[in-house]
Amino acid sequence: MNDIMQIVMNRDPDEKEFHQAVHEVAESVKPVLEQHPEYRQARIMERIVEPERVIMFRVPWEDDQGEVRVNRGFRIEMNSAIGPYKGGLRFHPSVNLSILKFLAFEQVFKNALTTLPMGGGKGGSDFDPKGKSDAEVMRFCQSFMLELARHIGPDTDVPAGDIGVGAREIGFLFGMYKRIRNEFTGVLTGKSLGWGGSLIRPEATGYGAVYFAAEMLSTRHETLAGKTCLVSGSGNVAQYTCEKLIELGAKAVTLSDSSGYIYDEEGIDSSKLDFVMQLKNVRRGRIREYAEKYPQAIYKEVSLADDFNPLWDHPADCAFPSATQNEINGKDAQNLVNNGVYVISEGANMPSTPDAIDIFLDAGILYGLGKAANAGGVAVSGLEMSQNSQRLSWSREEVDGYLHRIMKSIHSTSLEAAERYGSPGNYVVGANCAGFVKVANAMLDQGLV
Ligand code: NDP
Ligand code: 2IT
Repeated sequence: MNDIMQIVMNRDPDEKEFHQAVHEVAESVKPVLEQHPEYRQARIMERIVEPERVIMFRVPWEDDQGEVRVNRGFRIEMNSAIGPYKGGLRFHPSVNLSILKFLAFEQVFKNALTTLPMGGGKGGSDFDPKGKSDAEVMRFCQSFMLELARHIGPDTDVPAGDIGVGAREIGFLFGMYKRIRNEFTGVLTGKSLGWGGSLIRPEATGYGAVYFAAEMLSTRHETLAGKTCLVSGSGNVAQYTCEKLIELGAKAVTLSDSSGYIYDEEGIDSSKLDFVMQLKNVRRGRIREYAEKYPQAIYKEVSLADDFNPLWDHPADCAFPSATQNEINGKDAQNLVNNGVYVISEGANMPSTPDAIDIFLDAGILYGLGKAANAGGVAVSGLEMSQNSQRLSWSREEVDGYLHRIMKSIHSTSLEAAERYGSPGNYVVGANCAGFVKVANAMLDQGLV
């Protein structure tokens, strides 16, 4: 284990998010490696931390003033042992190799947990869609795809959305791919419904995170009805987390963006959520406007650089971090536990720092890590791929039924693996071990490739 961290840190000393993600998995899978000398002999760990391929490219585009702009594009093809590379694209100014490698690494194990045949990948750009016109976003997406198209394909690598990449961006990217290749295939998921998208894909990550929370609660013979919930973010994942919470009779009281957060003690009901969806998806405004529209809510400015985030310092039962990595630090975790929160279901990828995770595990609360809890999004992406291959579309009920069953199966698989590898009730150990074993076995079967 120390050896693997040494290798990873010596090779890429500056990739701290990637180190964080590898460290968590390496710690979790120690008992697997002890029981399986064949994995050690085949150097599975050493191979699994090295991407199969990393693609980096220049993305030149012209803004509305006719100025030339240059961004950097990436695709990390991490592991294809159990299927074509699969994972989202993130457009955000913070994007760099470390962040995308951590996301691609997590994706490998997450995808394995879904039971669907998908390898792991991730990509994106340091392009910031905020404040750009639709025409600028289109020109950027077209230039990005002009290069990416050489590397992807429906049986090779199938990107989707993530932060900053939603239905609009997927549309522009798909249009350009189709034009370059002269083929209409399922090369991207998260497509709109009228041209190959799947029902429930927009909802899937948020709904899935809520289904996962419900499964965790069921181990204590409880349900979400009547529970007060803290939700961060106000994008795709946060919105559909709120929608499902409302449907199940829970009360979401917070939402945020990168400028600040709102706290609405009365709860965010469906008409308030409609307002948020309009605000964020159509007007592309800021969450501050929620408190202007609903004056009983409070708005507070927050920065990720602050000591702690006051969003996590309200009395509640459950928390659904749905914004970004490392948004819950040790102090936030302590605040959550002190406020009575005993269910954490991570819609975001790696939102809790290692300190925070230790606090949750020590407190014995129900802690559902992102790899397990937010796998519903990529799971329904996998179902979108199946529908595209069949050239059929399934009903809302069918897809939601699959999603619900997949989230239940991820929950039970994680619990069983946690038990088998000596940490009963620990979803971190369980999910990492179960995902790892599936990928490791496929790698053993396929030889040294
Ligand atoms: P969106 O772009 O739709 O929304 C992101 C939200 O998070 C926005 O409210 C954004 O605020 C906020 N946010 C982003 N970066 C930061 C930051 N550095 N500090 C504070 N707030 C920030 O993205 P998604 O909802 O799709 O993604 C949210 C999380 O869920 C990510 O971690 C993503 O990797 C993960 N995820 C997404 C899946 C999907 O299917 N979309 C699947 C599985 C996981 P602002 O508008 O100010 O930027
Ligand atoms: O982190 C994730 O799982 C996603 N952004 C979704 C990936 C996908 O291919 O749907």
